[in-house]
Amino acid sequence: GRADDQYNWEQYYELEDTYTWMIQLARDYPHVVTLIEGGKTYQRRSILGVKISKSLSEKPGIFLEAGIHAREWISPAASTFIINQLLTSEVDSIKELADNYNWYVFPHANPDGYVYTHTTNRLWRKTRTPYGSCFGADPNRNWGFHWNEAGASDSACSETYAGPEAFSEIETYSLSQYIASIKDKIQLYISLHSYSQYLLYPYGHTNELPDNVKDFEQVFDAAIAAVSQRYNTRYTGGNVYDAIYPAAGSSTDWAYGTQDVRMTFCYELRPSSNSILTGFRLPAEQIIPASEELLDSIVAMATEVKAL
Ligand code: ING
Ligand code: ZN
Repeated sequence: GRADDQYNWEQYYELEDTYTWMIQLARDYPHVVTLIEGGKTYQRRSILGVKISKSLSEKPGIFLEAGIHAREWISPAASTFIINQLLTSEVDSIKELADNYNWYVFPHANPDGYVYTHTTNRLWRKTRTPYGSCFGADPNRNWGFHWNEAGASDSACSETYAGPEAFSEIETYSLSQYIASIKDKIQLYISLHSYSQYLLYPYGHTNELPDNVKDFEQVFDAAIAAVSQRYNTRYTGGNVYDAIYPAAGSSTDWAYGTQDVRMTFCYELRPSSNSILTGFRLPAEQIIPASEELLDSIVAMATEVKAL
């Protein structure tokens, strides 16, 4: 962004701009915002997050993971929009979200990949670990739960390369360690991707449904209804395997399947699947509306989860 400008949601930012903004937030809100580290990347960058906690009392946590796929730029942008709203909104429902939950937000789960989309290849998806003559594993096929059993590739040159083993990528390994350290505090895990306007829940490795599928459906229905309220944006979805395609080794399946996080969802944000013209290049003018409707949906989700 332009150096003389305030950080805003009318443009996409480079990694360093967002990290600088997050570091400043921790200074501006010293009793509320804490910097957290989800580990390091292959190229030794930090996976930086913020914990937002308005009081020291025990509260359920919402974990928001964004940017695991490098080219899906709306995902980190929407996550920082939400951070900002939690800290500044005067709207009652958002103030309640900020007051009643501890928030763990990682805008960039794949920093090396994101930097690469700015410097070299806008459509890069994976990490940047070298594997022979190709680079990167798919960080949403690399988690250690039914790893590489479906919808992932053994070829290092593939966009969905599962990696040589589960958690081969330092990014997924170290973020998983962080998550494991707070797992008992997480009530709801949300992963942000784009695009196609889907809301997804486990599993990706099988068409078997999670044992609490009724709860997932109930929360899903409320979230889908809320996302369309503001701008009439239509989302569909369901369990990953049936709603989109087989895909084993995702963060959300791992958090659900191994960490006892009972509610894990993935949003595939704007644009819709038939909008092949923009796809991963969602125009920056849509960052705010896409993020507003997402936050509407998360408000509804939290309300529904609380009532389960
Ligand atoms: N879609 C996700 C992907 O990793 C997904 C879909 C979500 C799969 C959750 C598994 C679990 O392929 C995109 N666009 O990345
Ligand atoms: Zn993705």
